[in-house]
Amino acid sequence: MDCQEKLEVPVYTDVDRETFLRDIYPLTSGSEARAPGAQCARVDGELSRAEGGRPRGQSARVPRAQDGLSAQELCVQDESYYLRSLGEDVRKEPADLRKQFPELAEDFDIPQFFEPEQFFSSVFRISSPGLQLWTHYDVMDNLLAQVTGRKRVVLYSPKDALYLYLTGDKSEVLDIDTTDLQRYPEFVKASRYECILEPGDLLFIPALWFHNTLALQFGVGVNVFWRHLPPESYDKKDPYGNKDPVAASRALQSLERTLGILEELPPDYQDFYARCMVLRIQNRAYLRQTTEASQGNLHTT
Ligand SMILES: O=C(O)CCC(=O)C(=O)O
Repeated sequence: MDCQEKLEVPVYTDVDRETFLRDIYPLTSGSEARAPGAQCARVDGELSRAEGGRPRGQSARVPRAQDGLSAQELCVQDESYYLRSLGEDVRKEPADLRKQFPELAEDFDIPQFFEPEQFFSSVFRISSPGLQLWTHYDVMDNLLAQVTGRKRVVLYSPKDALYLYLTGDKSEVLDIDTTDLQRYPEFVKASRYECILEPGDLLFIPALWFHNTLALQFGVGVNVFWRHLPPESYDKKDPYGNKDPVAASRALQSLERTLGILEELPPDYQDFYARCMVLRIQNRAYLRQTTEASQGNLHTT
């Protein structure tokens, strides 16, 4: 996507908890200075062990992964694989590496950047080369650890949500590299953060930041989600950590009702009052955009 502004993901090395909280993580909730960050981290793991692990209670299985095949043999041409681990009760329980893959969990050193009670889930992921995950956001902070293989990650600021043609938590723009701009003309206005994760890298994906992943090689990774809002803000029936906070869902439902009421008016009145409402929403609810950072465009290195 040549027309989009391109931004580097800031890279940090030897990050400890203090550095993470001071330099990478916003110190206050709702801070305008959020940006994703990649860093080298203490991530350990080998593909052979990942394949040999005995998943308990997995509903997403890769059958050939259990036959001791190599990564190359596992990935037959024209077939794509994606494993995303789930909890024991897939509808209620978030994934936890320590419960579903206890042997692998011993090898994986989860960085203690957050308080233990903020922990939500740790998700084991395997992807075949070329596998691309559509652009979406999650509602929790997320550390994505690349254990083996290389992965490209493209990120967009929540402030660019208007340009991403959203349906729920996903962008309708599936091809983010050679996008059909006749169909999605606003997409060029989104600023594109891009980085390549190498084995051992850890990417901090703040809540609400859009991300799109492309496995450049067969890859194994783990990501860990943390809650940073008060616990009651989150939907209790959300094992994936991607349901909107309770108040956001209520606001969206109420907007649907409001739009239904507007339909009682003739089209030109609907248009006028919809514009007035947009203005009121902007004035009341947008963060003030006083600095470049507030637009989500950080150039920190
Ligand atoms: O690593 C991937 O393939 C997807 C990661 C992802 O979507 C996430 O961490 O939320």
